[in-house]
Amino acid sequence: MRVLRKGVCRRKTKEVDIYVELDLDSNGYKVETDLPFFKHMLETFARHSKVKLYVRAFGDDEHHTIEDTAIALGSAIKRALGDKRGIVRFGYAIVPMDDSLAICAIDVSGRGYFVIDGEVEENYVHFFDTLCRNSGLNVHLSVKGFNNHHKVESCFKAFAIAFKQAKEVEGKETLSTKGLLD
Ligand SMILES: [Mn+2]
Repeated sequence: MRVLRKGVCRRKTKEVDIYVELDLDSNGYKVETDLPFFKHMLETFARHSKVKLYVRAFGDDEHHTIEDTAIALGSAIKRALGDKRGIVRFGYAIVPMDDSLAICAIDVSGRGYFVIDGEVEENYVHFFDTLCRNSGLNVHLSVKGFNNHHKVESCFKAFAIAFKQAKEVEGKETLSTKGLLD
């Protein structure tokens, strides 16, 4: 029987109330938040990674909402990936958007680590770093360009497309000489 690769995370603090539902093997999205650009980026991630994502994210401050959504989404990704048996593990993407170009490489290693080369808005550097540390993804992003919207959006698209490849199941074996991705 096929393993359900779903993850749910609720994170309620004095600063935020976040709820994330993720299904790695289904499609569609709904994002409820009062931050329009962040909503646009989460929808971009879901659309291009071809996952099913529901996010409800509200908080007292933009930084808190983005940070804690990254914690909740990262936790949901970690849960959904489970023991990572049979996954492709690596993913790569190069995405242009007008003036901007983003390059992303992912290793679903279980060792959360984020590296960025290029300048993007601090909240989004923090988003990806927090997402990596909570999901166990190793993500390298490189971005150039001059329009801030395009730079961040090309990063989300490249991340999504690389993640779409990496999270796919192609066999039964764990792709590691250790026999474990953790
Ligand atoms: Mn846009």
